[in-house]
Amino acid sequence: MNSAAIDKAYESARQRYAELGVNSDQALETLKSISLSLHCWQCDDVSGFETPDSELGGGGIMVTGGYPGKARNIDELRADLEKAFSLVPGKQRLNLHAIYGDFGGKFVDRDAISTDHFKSWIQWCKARGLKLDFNPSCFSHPKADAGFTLSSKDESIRKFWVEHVKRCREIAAYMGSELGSPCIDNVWVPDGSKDIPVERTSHRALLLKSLDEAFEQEYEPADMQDAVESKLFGIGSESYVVGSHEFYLGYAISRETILCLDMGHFHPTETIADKISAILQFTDGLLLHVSRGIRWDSDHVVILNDDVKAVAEEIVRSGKLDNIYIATDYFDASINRVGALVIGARATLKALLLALLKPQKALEECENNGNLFARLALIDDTSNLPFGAVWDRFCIQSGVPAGTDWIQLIDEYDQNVTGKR
Ligand code: RNT
Ligand code: ZN
Repeated sequence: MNSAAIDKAYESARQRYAELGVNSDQALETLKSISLSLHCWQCDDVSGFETPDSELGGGGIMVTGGYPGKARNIDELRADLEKAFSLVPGKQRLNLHAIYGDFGGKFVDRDAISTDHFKSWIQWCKARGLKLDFNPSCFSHPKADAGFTLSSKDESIRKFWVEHVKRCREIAAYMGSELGSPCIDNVWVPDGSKDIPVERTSHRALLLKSLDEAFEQEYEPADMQDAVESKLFGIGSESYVVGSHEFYLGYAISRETILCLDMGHFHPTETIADKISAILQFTDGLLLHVSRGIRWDSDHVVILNDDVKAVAEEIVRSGKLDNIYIATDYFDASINRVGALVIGARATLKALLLALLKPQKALEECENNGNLFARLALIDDTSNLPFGAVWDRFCIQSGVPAGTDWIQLIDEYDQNVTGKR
């Protein structure tokens, strides 16, 4: 896209927004200060590098599609991530799972992973000015096959996963201290059952006990912070999920951890937007997994839909941008995977920009004056504002293609790199 044309369009957009009391320069500055944590697992279908043929197995999550070009090793994944980061404006973070360690061709079990296995990632991130977030991987493992990990009634299995989570926290703290930014370590476990359990309490008591054991070691908040992620149901855990929303809400408030809300982990008609202002009354931190639920799948590629817009508006309106961590989380193997990652990341940033450009003061005035007609009219009319011109400006300022120019670059990458795998 022609940059003089973008400048011109931006100047006129700036005036339009100013008429409604919105400072678009300020919105861009704020947007630049927000970092999304981009998930590494979109590029290889949540396979990881434990063995050459590692694959996502069970755990209530599933990737569908057979598009060619999945990243098969650490070098391919890094190349894909590099490509993705080059097409996402702003300064983003990288979110790794424990199964993505640099294991050097040796099998290292989950209770034996250490900071050594993540040193090359830290180097890679340092060289690119990226910060890291982390996740224990409590799935795709024989000790997860029975459906319960941290809440297993088999003590040796439960202990195994507690050890894994402990090691992940140590790794997260190391990442955070090396990179000078708190690493958010998010615990999600698939534990649950396909059919109706006759006793729900024991597993929840065990999950509570395991988390308390795993979180016993304290780390500097400047290095790492714990988050816990709930879910309503998964594939194979339709009737019961141990780590439900109520469970983790109670856990996060009582143990002062961050609560993670995944947009795809609630009833299909329930959105997380309304939960943000409620939960922030009681917790200091929220982690949001930006995803798109479609029927029973919680992990479609994010696009700029009403749900994402509403969540972004609530993030911005909360005034707590520093306490809300935003991470992408979806997996689609039916289209170019790198392109999929970029679509979702750009969509999330667009939603945040749209939210930052809302004439919030004018809207609140209508609401406080009881002029609800004007409030609704203003909400609807703001859809016409030249948001695209501000977005293009953001892309150009970040040195990233504006408009639709990036689509061609993914197609080229598909032809020259992923398509040749
Ligand atoms: C699963 C959760 C979880 C995972 C990743 C791989 O339903 O959303 O966040 O997607 O940890
Ligand atoms: Zn998630």
